[in-house]
Amino acid sequence: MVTDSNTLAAQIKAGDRRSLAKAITLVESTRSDHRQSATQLLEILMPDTGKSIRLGISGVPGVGKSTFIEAFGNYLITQGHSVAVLAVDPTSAVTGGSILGDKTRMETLAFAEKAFVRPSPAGKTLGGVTRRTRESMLLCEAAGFDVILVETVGVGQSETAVADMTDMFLLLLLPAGGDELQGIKRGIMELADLVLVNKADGDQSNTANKTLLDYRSALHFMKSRFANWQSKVLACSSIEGRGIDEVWQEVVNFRSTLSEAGELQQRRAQQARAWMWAETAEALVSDLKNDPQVKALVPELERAVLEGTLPATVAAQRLIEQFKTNS
Ligand SMILES: Nc1nc2c(ncn2[C@@H]2O[C@H](COP(=O)(O)OP(=O)(O)OP(=O)(O)O)[C@@H](O)[C@H]2O)c(=O)[nH]1
Ligand SMILES: [Mg+2]
Repeated sequence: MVTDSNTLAAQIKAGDRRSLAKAITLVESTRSDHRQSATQLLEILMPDTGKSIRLGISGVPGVGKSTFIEAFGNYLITQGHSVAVLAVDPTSAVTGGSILGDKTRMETLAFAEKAFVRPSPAGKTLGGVTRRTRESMLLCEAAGFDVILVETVGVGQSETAVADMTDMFLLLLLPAGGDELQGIKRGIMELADLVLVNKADGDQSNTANKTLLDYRSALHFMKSRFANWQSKVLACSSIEGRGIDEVWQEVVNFRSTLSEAGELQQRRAQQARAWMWAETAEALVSDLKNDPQVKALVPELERAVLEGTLPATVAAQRLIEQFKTNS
């Protein structure tokens, strides 16, 4: 399956979807020859990346993320944009499955010519899943997609991971009481650049409106992530397609305001630097774990740590010492 990287890069730049899918499979692979081709490819394509707006989308299960993405994505296509949908799913790291695997709520989008929907890569660690999604994002940009949506379910640390790889973080809420009721932590609220009260339709219209006002006043007292952007709250109905165009208007507004202020570029630069270090740490640990002599030490050290006869720090030190003597 390994095509010459230059050829594959050219096909991706020409917008060939099959080549894009193939390249994503390559970046998702853990085989070392695949990793090598993947990094080669990313290096070639680097000048063609970065031109999209990257949006993170989060919210508790059932809030309507998939339905929203379907409505929003289709709206964007009518506006002449092309949309790539990726996912970071921490549960897939455990089960190997994927929430986005069922593309059922993205029926039209999944088959649209101007859209590309890719489920979350399976992986053992959130770090691994995050890395592959970041790389896939770059590939999608090189293929010409100008809006990238990264979905994550509202559990665990995945929101932070997604907020750290995107320009703007959208949090979907249900029309209901306070954040405690919705199980939303303050830290997650603080990540949100735009809060959307979804399902603002039918019986729930009034509650949605009340939720909107509640969160508007709550956000007023919260610190924004950007000096030039005050987080906003809007209501929408993904099923009826109402409020979707206002969401896009806010995204456009966000991008132009922060680009002019230089904050967006600054944020991306910081993300890239943090990514470099995360990558370094991940690669080092992986090399260490694969070292035969380190491997031989592991069972004994783990047992001692589990039994409480050896401090974890001492065990870690021994593993590192062993690794250093070998390399
Ligand atoms: N009334 C109403 N129902 C909605 C709306 N958006 C989504 N729903 C319904 O809410 C349910 C959950 O929607 P999904 O889009 O699957 O939610 P999700 O956040 O992707 O859920 P997970 O993938 O499980 O995390 C479905 O039955 C949708 O039809 C909306 O705007 N209004
Ligand atoms: Mg979903």
